[in-house]
Amino acid sequence: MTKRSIITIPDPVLREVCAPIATVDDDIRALADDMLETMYDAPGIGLAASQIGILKRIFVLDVAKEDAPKEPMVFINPEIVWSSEDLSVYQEGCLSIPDYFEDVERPAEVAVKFLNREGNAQEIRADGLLATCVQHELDHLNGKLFIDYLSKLKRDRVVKKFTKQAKLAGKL
Ligand code: GNR
Ligand code: NI
Repeated sequence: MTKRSIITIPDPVLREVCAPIATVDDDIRALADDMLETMYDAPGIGLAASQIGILKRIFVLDVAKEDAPKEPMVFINPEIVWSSEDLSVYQEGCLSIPDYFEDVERPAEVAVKFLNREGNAQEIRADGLLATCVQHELDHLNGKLFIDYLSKLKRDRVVKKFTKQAKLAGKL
């Protein structure tokens, strides 16, 4: 397993749409393991492949409580097949936008269809933090970030701050 580095805004890679995975093979399982290691190390509760510069439709997450046993989950080619009318608000953060948190409103419950790490089709119903996290990660695979749900004023402000930082670090 290898820890990968996490890409931050305003890197345009984060705006790319990821491509479906044709076959779930050992390379994909190794990628999932690297993503889990990177996520736990960060630490975060989710990570999408585009956040480490891989433009494939896969994300990992673990929303287990800190004192509980780990519950790593791998979602390949995920699709939301149902969303509740009910909405809920969570304060979201993103490893690609470090130390920035804002409330985001999303469907409270979703049903998500995906391939698991064995390549078998699976469908789960998610609510609470898991529902929010699944939607946040699926957005990443479509080049969308949680700041896209905020006012233009807030979004522009945070993008500007990270752009300035990247320039100072010689990354732009
Ligand atoms: O670690 C993370 N925490 C989090 C909190 C609330 C809503 C979504 C998330 S996902 C985030 C990790 C991340 O950036 N995944 O893409
Ligand atoms: Ni994120």
